[in-house]
Amino acid sequence: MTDAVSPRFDWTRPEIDALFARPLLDLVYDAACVHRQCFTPGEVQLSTLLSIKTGACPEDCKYCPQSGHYHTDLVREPLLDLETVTREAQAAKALGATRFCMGAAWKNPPAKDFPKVLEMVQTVKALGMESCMTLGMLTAEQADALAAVGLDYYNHNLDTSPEFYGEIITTRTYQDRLDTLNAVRGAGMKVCCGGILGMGETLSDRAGLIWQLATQMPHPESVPINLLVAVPGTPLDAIDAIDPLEMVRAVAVARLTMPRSYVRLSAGREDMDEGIQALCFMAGANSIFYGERLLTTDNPSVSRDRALLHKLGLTSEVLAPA
Ligand code: SAM
Ligand code: DTB
Ligand code: SF4
Repeated sequence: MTDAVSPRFDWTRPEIDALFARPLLDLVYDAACVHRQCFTPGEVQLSTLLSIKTGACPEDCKYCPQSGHYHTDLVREPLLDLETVTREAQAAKALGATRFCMGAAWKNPPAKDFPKVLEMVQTVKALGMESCMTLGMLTAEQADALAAVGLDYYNHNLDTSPEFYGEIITTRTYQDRLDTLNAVRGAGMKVCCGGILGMGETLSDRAGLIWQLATQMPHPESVPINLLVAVPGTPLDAIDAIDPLEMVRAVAVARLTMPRSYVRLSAGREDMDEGIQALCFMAGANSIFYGERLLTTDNPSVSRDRALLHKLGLTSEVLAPA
């Protein structure tokens, strides 16, 4: 690992469009070279998710089973208690996860629940794990309070390009999202910010998303690339699935434009075969969600993921080398 690649923040939109238009294997080759200069090749970071408050969200994100606007089979759940969160974090640590990510279906965290959320962060930190939360929009005061109890990462996705965003979400704006990201940065936390492929966006929208991310200074330290999990009852349920090779392309462009960021192969791995996932790792993905649940939908089992990592000769900070 040499870390010889200096991140750039002045990417132009035509440059990103041009990267997306390159022959896929040339792109993967270059991304793999950059990856190897910036990270220990073959090392994959493992994050485990827990939904700490499920469903009945007032936002109308068309992809999301947790939105109260749609009728899915989801069972709503109020905020989990601290004991449950502690138990789940301990279990994730025992399985080899190094980061514990807690997600709540809120537009923003309600004042009455906020002290409990702060306790959850402290509990996860006490276990020696990295902590991440995704709770919706934050005020600067809330971001400061999360930072003060030691929250490492805040996840808040831009999801897609500014141009396509309005087709997917109408209850908050792109600027609202950028404002929360600024509050997170202002509080000194690391940013986890990415998006979703497969919502009916064009290639140009994917370039628009990466452009937004890659021109942030500093880059988000963690960039989740999700493949839509089409959930019955959501407006995007019947949308045509995209070619999974498009995930490889997006991962490669993320790696090339944000060389020192962790790029996470996120939701949707249940619909990606081992070959596609292997190509994504080759193209610079170096983090996954690990554990049989994402927030409310299925993720590959721990044993399947361990077998895959072993087969590909990949390791994590905790799991023994293959
Ligand atoms: N409510 C908070 C928010 O939206 O910021 C936090 C939780 S939300 C579920 C976190 C992210 O999960 C979303 O921004 C979206 O990118 C991703 N996500 C949600 N549903 C998804 C789905 N069906 N397929 C892929 N990604 C999804
Ligand atoms: C992210 O980008 N993906 C995760 C995490 N950040 C919070 C969430 C994926 C959710 C997939 C649908 C579900 O399980 O509800
Ligand atoms: Fe609510 Fe987040 Fe789902 Fe949007 S993505 S509906 S904000 S839980």
